[in-house]
Amino acid sequence: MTKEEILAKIESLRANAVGALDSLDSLHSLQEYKVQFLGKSGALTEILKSLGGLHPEDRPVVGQAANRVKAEIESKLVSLQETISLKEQQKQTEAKQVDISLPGFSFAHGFRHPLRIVEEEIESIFLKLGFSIYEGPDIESDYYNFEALNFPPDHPAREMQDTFYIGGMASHSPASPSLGPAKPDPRSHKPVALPLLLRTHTSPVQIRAMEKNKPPLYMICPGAVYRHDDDVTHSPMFHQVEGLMVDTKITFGDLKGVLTLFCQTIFGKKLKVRFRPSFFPFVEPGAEVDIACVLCNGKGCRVCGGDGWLEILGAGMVHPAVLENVKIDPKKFTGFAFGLGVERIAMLKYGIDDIRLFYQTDLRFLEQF
Ligand code: FA5
Repeated sequence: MTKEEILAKIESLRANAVGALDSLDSLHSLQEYKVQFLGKSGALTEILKSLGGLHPEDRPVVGQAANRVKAEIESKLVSLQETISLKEQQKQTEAKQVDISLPGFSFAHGFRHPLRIVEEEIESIFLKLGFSIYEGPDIESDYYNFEALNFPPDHPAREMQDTFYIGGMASHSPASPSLGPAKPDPRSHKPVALPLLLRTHTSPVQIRAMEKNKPPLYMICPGAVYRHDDDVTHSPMFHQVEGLMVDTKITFGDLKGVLTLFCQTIFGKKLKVRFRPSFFPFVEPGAEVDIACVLCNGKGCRVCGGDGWLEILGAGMVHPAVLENVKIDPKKFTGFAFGLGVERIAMLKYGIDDIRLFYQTDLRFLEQF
C-alpha cells in the first residue's frame, strides 16, 4: 500500500469511529468499542501493521496521522465515559428509592387454633384460682392409667374407656421407675409385665402429681388423650383438662363452688349448672356435671336431646384408696377431682356440630376464630 492509500484508510477509520460514538449508551458498549477500534487486534493496529512496507521518509507522516486519530478518539471516549457513568449511577439510585406513599405488602399471619383458645381460657380461670399446671406422658403404663386410679385388673369399669394398647410392655425394672410399682403375679409372686397404652384420660397425671407433691395440691393438667371412639361428637384423639384439689377439709361444697364458677365463667354468669350422681372408680361420691343447654336455654332441642341439659364433665371426691396409693393419709386429707373434654366445651361455645372440623386443617374453618 502507498502512503496515500494508508492515510485514506486512517481517515475512513476516523469517520467510522467518530460516527459510532453516538450509539454508545453503556460502559459495556464503550469497552467493546475500545477493543474494536483501538485494541491490540483493533482496526487502527491492523492499519499500522502495513507501515513496514512504506518508504522510511513516509513512515513518520503516517504514524503521526494515526496518533492524531487515536488521541482524538481517546479524548472523546473520556468525556463520553464520564457521561455514561453518571447516567448509570442515576439509574441505580432511582431503582433503590422507596416510594413511601405506596401501600405496604400484607403478610399472611398465623392464629391460634380454636382448641388452643378454649384450653387457654380454661387454664386462665384455674390459674386465677391458685391452681398450677402439670403435664404427663401420652404413653402410659397400666398402673398410672388404671390401677393407681382404683381400676382393679379385669374390672368392667376399664371398658368405659376403649383403650389403644401399644407394642411395648412396662417392664417395671429399676431402670423404668416412671412406669409405676410392679404388681406381683398372685401365683408366681414375680413382678408381671403389663402392656403400655395411650392414656385414655388425663387422670394418671393426678397420680404422678400426688406422688411428687404432698398436699396442699391444687393442679390442672391439660393434654391429649386417646380412645377407640369415632363419630361426630367423639374423636380417637381429643383433649381433656384434669383438675385436682387436695387439702385438709376439702368438701363436696368446694367441688360444687369451683365447678359452678368455672361453668359460669365460660358460658355466662346466669347459666344453670346441675350435679348428677355418677360412677368413676377413682372418686366417691362421683358426679357428672350438666349445664343448661346453651342453644335452647334449657327448653329442649335437638342438641340436648330434648331434656334441656348438656353433660360437660365428670367429677367427684378423690377415693380414699387413690390417696393411699400415693401415700397420702385419707384421714387427714380430702380432695376433689374433675375431668372435662376441651372439644366438647369448644363445640358448645362456638356452636360446632362436628368434632372432625377441629382436625381437618381447613383454613376456611380455622380463620373464623
Ligand atoms: C373421664 O375421662 C374421667 N377421667 C373424668 C374424671 C376426672 C372424672 C376426675 C372424675 C374425676 P369421661 O370418660 O366422662 O371421664 O370423659 C370426660 C369428658 O371427655 C367427657 O365429658 C367428654 O366431654 C370428653 N370425651 C370423652 N370421650 C371423648 C371422645 N372420644 N371425643 C371427644 N371428647 C370425649
